[in-house]
Amino acid sequence: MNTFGHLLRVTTFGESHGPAIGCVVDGCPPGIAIAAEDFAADLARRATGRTRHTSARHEADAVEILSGVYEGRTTGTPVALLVRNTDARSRDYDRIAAQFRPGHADYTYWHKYGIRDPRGGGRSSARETTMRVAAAVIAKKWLRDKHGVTVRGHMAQIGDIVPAAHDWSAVESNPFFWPCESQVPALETYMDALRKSGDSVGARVTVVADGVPPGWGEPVYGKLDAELAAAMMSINAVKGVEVGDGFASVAQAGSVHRDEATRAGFLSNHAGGILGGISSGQQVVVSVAFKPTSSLRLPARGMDVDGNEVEIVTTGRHDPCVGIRATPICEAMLALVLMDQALRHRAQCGDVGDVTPLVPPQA
Ligand code: EPS
Repeated sequence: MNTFGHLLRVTTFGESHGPAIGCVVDGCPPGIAIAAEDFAADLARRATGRTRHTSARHEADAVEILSGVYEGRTTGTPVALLVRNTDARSRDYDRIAAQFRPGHADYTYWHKYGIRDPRGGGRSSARETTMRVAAAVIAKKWLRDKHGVTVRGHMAQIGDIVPAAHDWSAVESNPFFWPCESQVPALETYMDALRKSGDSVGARVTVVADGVPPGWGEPVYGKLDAELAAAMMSINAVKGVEVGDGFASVAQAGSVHRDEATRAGFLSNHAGGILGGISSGQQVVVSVAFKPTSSLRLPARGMDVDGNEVEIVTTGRHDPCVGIRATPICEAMLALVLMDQALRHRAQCGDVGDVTPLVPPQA
């Protein structure tokens, strides 16, 4: 399956070292203003080769709009987007083409399909996430313009380092999407040492949506949190997803976890903005765990396709922490799920309206 969403359906295609990667966004409402330049900022936030802390592969990531946009506006027909691969170095993969990197999808792709494209990991590459981010540029724009909903995110942990403070204004001014500026030099030192050691590390990313009205989400099989979890889990390298307090809820008393409310609004947000699978009107909060990159130059014991035990060494250009580039990817999945749910809400319940305003009207 390479398609997700219900009314807003996104299909991505392409391999890391193929000629191009792309997506088709179907179900886009007509009239959304969109131009090729609109994709540049978010694609650059996600891209490799922009700082020394990510893979050195340098892709231009220029988006070509192939269909669905006329005179700068979506027409309601499928929007097809294409990004050409321009800096693939497939010889890096010759040595491991018949081997399974420990901890990598090489092993499972091979056993599932009996054939795999080893160049750059094929479709199991982080390269695949490019088109999610591109598709979500449209969703972010629609959410903002139509509903005043904004989606943003930050790194919430690298290895065992956690932010000492939280300042949104710091997030976009360092290579880690880190919300505490004073820790950035220490993170640079940490990442430099990690890269030199040849090892990798995991990370946690937190994304939030502000301005989501109450009511988005389907109550049983299409719960907003269920679809967010599935969307985040579909990102390569994700091993965990939490909504609101997530696993910390296990140790909480009900009297603590429940979010009390007054006429002025809720007094806390342990639920992460979702109750019964439906948005509550609070900030939607999702936290995502990324595993450490499995492509390492440190030798490891492994297997080859013929069943021989071999020593595996991965050379080439790899991210020591794939989570460093994951903030825009998680934002993208949040935006795409929210837009899909908003369209579904509009279809069934668009006439329900604001049944109980929490904030009293201004005198
Ligand atoms: C990746 C390995 C590197 C990264 C790539 C993801 O590519 P390569 O081995 O082809 O040099 O640069 O990420 C991207 C190119 C991207 O745009 O995200 C991997 O093994 O997943």
